[in-house]
Amino acid sequence: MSKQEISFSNRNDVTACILCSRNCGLSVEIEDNQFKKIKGDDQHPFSQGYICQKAARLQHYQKHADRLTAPLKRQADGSFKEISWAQAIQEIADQLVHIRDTFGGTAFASVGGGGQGNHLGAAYGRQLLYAMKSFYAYNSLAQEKTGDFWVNGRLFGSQACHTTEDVEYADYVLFIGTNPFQAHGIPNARDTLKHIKKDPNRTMVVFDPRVTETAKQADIHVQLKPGTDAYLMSAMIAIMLRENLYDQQFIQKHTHGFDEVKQAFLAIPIEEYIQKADVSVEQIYQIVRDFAKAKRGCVRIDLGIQHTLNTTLNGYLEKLLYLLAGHFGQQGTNNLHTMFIPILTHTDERNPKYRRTVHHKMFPISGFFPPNILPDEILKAGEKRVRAVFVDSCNPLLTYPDTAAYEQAFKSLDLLVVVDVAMTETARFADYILPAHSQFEKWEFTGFNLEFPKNGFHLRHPLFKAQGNTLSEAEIYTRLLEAMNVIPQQFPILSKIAEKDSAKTAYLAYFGALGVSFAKNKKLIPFAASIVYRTLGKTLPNDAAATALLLPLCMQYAAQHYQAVKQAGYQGNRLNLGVKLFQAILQQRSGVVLSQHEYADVWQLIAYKDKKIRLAIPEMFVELSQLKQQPLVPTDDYPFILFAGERRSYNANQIYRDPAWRKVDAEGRLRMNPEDASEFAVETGQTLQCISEHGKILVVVELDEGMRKGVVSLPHGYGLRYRGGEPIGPELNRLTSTQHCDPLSKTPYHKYVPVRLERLDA
Ligand SMILES: Nc1nc2c(c(=O)[nH]1)N[C@H]1C(S)=C(S)[C@@H](COP(=O)(O)OP(=O)(O)OC[C@H]3O[C@@H](n4cnc5c(=O)[nH]c(N)nc54)[C@H](O)[C@@H]3O)O[C@H]1N2
Ligand SMILES: Nc1nc2c(c(=O)[nH]1)N[C@H]1C(S)=C(S)[C@@H](COP(=O)(O)OP(=O)(O)OC[C@H]3O[C@@H](n4cnc5c(=O)[nH]c(N)nc54)[C@H](O)[C@@H]3O)O[C@H]1N2
Ligand code: SF4
Ligand SMILES: [Mo]
Repeated sequence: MSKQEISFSNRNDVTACILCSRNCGLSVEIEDNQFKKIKGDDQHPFSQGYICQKAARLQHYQKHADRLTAPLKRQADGSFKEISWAQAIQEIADQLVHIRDTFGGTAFASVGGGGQGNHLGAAYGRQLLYAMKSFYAYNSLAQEKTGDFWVNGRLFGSQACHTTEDVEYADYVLFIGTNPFQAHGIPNARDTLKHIKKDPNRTMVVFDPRVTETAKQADIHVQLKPGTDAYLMSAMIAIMLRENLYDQQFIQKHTHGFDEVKQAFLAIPIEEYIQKADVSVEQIYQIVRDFAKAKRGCVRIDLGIQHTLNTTLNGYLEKLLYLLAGHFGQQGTNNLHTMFIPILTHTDERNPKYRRTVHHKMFPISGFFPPNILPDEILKAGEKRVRAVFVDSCNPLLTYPDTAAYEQAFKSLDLLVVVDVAMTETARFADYILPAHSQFEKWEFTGFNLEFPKNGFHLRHPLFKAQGNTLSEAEIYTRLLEAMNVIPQQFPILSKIAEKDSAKTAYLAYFGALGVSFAKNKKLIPFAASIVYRTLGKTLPNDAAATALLLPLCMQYAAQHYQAVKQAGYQGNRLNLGVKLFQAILQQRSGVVLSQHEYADVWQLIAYKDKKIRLAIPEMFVELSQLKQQPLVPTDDYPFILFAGERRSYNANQIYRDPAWRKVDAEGRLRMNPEDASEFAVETGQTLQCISEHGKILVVVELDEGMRKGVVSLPHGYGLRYRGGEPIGPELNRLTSTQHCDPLSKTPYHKYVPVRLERLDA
């Protein structure tokens, strides 16, 4: 193993940005244990030097007044007192065991498990669910992406089949409900958009109710009415079918169910549906023809269709658009990608094995339960209710729908534990707060490795000495499991074998011995992460113990994608290729290419045995047929549609707490059309009340010609109470509701919140 030492002195180093799913490589200057300068890392195999303005401010994440430095326990008077780790772990373990043994697994839920940059801890946190005999994993992905995952399960055979889009190579791109200029989500977004814009042979179409920064770069902007995407996309599919624009060869060779799709969509009243979106019928016909005929077309979507009406149906329609056009499995089209870190699993609700929740009878999708139902599962599920919650890397009291409902639910718990780096709004409700090392003080990575045909991975090493009395999540959860007596304190035989074994023998002796231990005691299998951490992990240089679980993942990946891993340049055989990959991951500080596939390999990634896509999804046909009756128009009481959560240049989820990180938009203003504003006689900078059926907040207005009339927008990522003060910017989820959500996936309609605006003197 390499002896590349970790140093904490002044130096130049590399790491990655932790603010969005792109995780761009960073080249950093460190002085006096601080980020002095941050630029893009040219050596990063994917971002290649690219960054946006947000990354330069990362010192505001690393050090601020809300950083936690010691374990805290709530006192009778509501204040927090510092306690030792030993006391915190033992008391929490005792209470967890008591709750489990008295009320059973349904009494425990985990919330969170990794934001945009930290997924290593989740591998350890997940074990607590097994220890509690619970299956309730609530996660932020289940308030945005699970509708999409559910559709993937039906189309491709597994909810772990995840799609990607080759925007960089496409001739014709549809951006539907996404603003990559600000939100990114595609490789080197601003450069990619610029290249498409400059090239006369490539076309970019943006479907967005607002004239966004991305729309400004587009060849065509379709400024549709909010919440009407399902009408528009189903009309587009109907046009493709009626005009025989679909790819017959592709459909015949690679899919089942086309006839059912045809039958369902030929009934769509095309013009009526396009008019519902309030856009040009002629223009939509032209877009469909050009998209279908393009050599390389692809579709990129995000919250604009996932946080609005018909979420799951939208996910289906968007995928049908590219599948029917045959824009799949080639360069410049949509594709599937490999999964190195198994973030998603397949939990098909038709399989009775996946138990449902007590109150809502909700099923998991890709292993996750939706935040929209948790307050009811705590407050309304009677004896079988959720009584203990562990929150990690998540701030549900600000980010989950209906803050008031969450406050009430979390107050009623028998036990709330928060693992975070900062004193968050959620932490203030906790019984115990466990302080974690920051993402730049420990080994860390993200599982957002979403590329195809070349996929990559970036393991980050610690940059700074840990602050205060903090621990890594690997250590926190392993200590808890030990204190709960679900794993022994020591594994003398395994530890001894680990010390002697090495990469030279591909760790055969170690994994052989681990297999024997598991065969003898099957109950230990779910706790493999902590066992490997405590044994093999100890033998890794530079305190990299927490990364040991990557070794079996590398072995699995290399076995599954043997040719593609070799194609990426690793030398090895069936026995040791995974070990070589693991060594490269530990050594190459700017990240690695994991695998290099051929586009045609995409068919191997489909989970159905015959490698064919199932186009027909009966549940979606039902939703499609119900579209006609859907009420759309805002009511007189709430005449505006609020986008509750726009991505802007100075918001980044809840990762930055210190408001000083922002160069602009300190108040997180409400964007509105000037004509709408004139009705209230307000100008930019003036305050209004924004009122929903659920709550009321004050908002500062900003006039924006790019907003459609009747539509207003507030940014995501504000409302934090820095240093325990008043909320800074809008507390969005005081306005949202747990009920206002997609019927199937239960993901919220945050981009379709009916509101009323009032003058303060009204
Ligand atoms: N700067 C910044 N970047 C981020 C984040 C951040 O907090 N700040 N967060 C990250 C995360 S967690 C996510 S999930 C992504 C989200 O990334 P995006 O989804 O791209 O970002 P949003 O601004 O939430 O929404 C995209 C667009 O949807 C449009 N929209 C609203 N309603 C509708 C509709 O009915 N139909 C259509 N077609 N469009 C509609 C909005 O006008 C908006 O421009 O961003 C990531 N990147
Ligand atoms: N109304 C409305 N609500 C929304 C949205 C919206 O558009 N509108 N967007 C939604 C979306 S798409 C998302 S993804 C969610 C995001 O919301 P959340 O899932 O709550 O996630 P983050 O904002 O990423 O918050 C991450 C937390 O992790 C902590 N943290 C940072 N580093 C570490 C670490 O190393 N270890 C630990 N243990 N903790 C750490 C941070 O301090 C922070 O408290 O918000 C959702 N909520
Ligand atoms: S916020 Fe996203 S796009 Fe910007 S530098 Fe960080 S990872 Fe890259
Ligand atoms: Mo998100």
